[in-house]
Amino acid sequence: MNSDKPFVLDFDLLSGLCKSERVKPKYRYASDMRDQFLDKNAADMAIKAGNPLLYEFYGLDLPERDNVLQFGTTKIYPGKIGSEYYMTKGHFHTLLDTSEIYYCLRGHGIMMMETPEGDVDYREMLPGDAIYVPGRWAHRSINTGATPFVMFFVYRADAGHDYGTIEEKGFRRLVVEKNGKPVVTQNPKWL
Ligand code: S6P
Ligand code: ZN
Repeated sequence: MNSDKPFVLDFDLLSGLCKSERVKPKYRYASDMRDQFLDKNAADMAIKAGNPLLYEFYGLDLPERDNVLQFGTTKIYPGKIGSEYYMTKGHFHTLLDTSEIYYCLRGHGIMMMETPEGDVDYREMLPGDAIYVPGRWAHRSINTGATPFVMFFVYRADAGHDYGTIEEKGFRRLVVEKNGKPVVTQNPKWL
């Protein structure tokens, strides 16, 4: 597509969906996320019981250049694997210094973040909240609500995604349900 001409896209506030063929969907099912959850038995049970779709995200087919901004939406469905809420895989940007902005359109969740040095931060996200995720901070979106959690994102198109570091041990903190409420706990793999 020609990225040098202005264009308008219409993202639905409730579903996060954009009807344009320029927006390419990606889907992650329980089987794609098995090793990200602490409770592997619960993940295996969910996979056997129908392998639910945990989240989908849509971005544009734009050139991965430093002068281009990539944008789109992420939609995380409500649910849990064991006591952990459905969440995105999470990543550092390959160009570690590149930042990202998320704007919550719908639902209720947490943006979990950490740096390679071990600084941790997490922020509750509600409709109307915009979060600035600075460069160097890995980020994961977690749906702690009962409805889809939908966010709009923007980042430098050549930022790239480093999933490997997070895949090894996960984030330093987990978000689990205790007595019906989300609680942030220490990931035992980091103890
Ligand atoms: C990309 C941006 C989002 C995520 C999406 C899915 O930099 O942060 O588009 O890709 O939320 O998360 P993940 O961790 O599976 O890529
Ligand atoms: Zn990102």
